[in-house]
Amino acid sequence: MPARPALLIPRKLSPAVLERARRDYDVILNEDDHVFSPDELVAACQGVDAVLPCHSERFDAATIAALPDRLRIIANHSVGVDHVDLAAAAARGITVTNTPDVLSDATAEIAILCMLGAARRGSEGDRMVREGRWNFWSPAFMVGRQVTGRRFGVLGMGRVGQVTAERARGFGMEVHYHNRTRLPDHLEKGAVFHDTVEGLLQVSDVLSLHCPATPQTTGIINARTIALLPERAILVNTARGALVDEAALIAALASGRLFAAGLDVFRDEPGGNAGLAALDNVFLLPHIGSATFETRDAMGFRALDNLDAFFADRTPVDRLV
Ligand code: 8YV
Repeated sequence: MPARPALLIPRKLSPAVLERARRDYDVILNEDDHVFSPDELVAACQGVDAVLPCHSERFDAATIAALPDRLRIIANHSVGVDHVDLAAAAARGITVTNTPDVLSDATAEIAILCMLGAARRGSEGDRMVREGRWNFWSPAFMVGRQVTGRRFGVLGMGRVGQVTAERARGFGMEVHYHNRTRLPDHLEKGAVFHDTVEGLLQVSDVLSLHCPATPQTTGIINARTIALLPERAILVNTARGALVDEAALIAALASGRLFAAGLDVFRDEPGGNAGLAALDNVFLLPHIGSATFETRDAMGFRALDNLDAFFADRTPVDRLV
């Protein structure tokens, strides 16, 4: 193992994370913080032992095949790893890690913001006041849906799902969930388990997505599954845009079949979806679920912990491959 491994950091991480990285590694930075093209990514990986990417760097099979033999570990600064072809990395003997746990609180906060912003018409109201168009008030004005006491459905009861459920309980919401495996009592905390996605959707006044994007979950929210939700339900997505068929979502929002949606993630990022942006009943954020000062530090430190373990010949705690 090199005494000071060469580490590529393709995006601008927090100052504290960079300081620690520079203390222990020969750091190569992408100074202007642009997203590397696939060719630039492969070129930047030449001559490094490790890379610490975000979800914005795609390590698909072709990119992984073109990586130099010297590169031994992809230590992601993200919990989601759908941007990395894990099978291709495994085939080349490249270790892959992620950063679970440390972003659960921040992401749950954004999920609740999305829920409330959607239910109480946050975007519409904000724009009206900001643009000087607020010239009328009435008890019949800007009436939204109250979430207190409603059923909160969690699709994917992992760490972020569990924290979000806990926050929803604070609003007196009744938590329902679907997960590949049922949680033990101390984690379930009285939430109602549904052994099918369909069963969960039928009772979700608010449905919040917290599962990873995989071939099995891509497009899991589509015209058929939206039709299972209660009338005027609310969809919240802080996980991955790929989970949702956005054309079907637009149709359901435009017709009023869904009351509203609160979305932090989109199929196309950065950018989003112009069709969704054209609707009043959508509360939109630009993928900032984990974007707090505290969590950015914690994610970077966790990724560095994984690198430190790897280069000390220990198994990183968050090793996926
Ligand atoms: C991050 C995320 O903003 O962790 C994830 O999977 O999508 C977000 O928390 C991003 O990946 C930062 O690197």
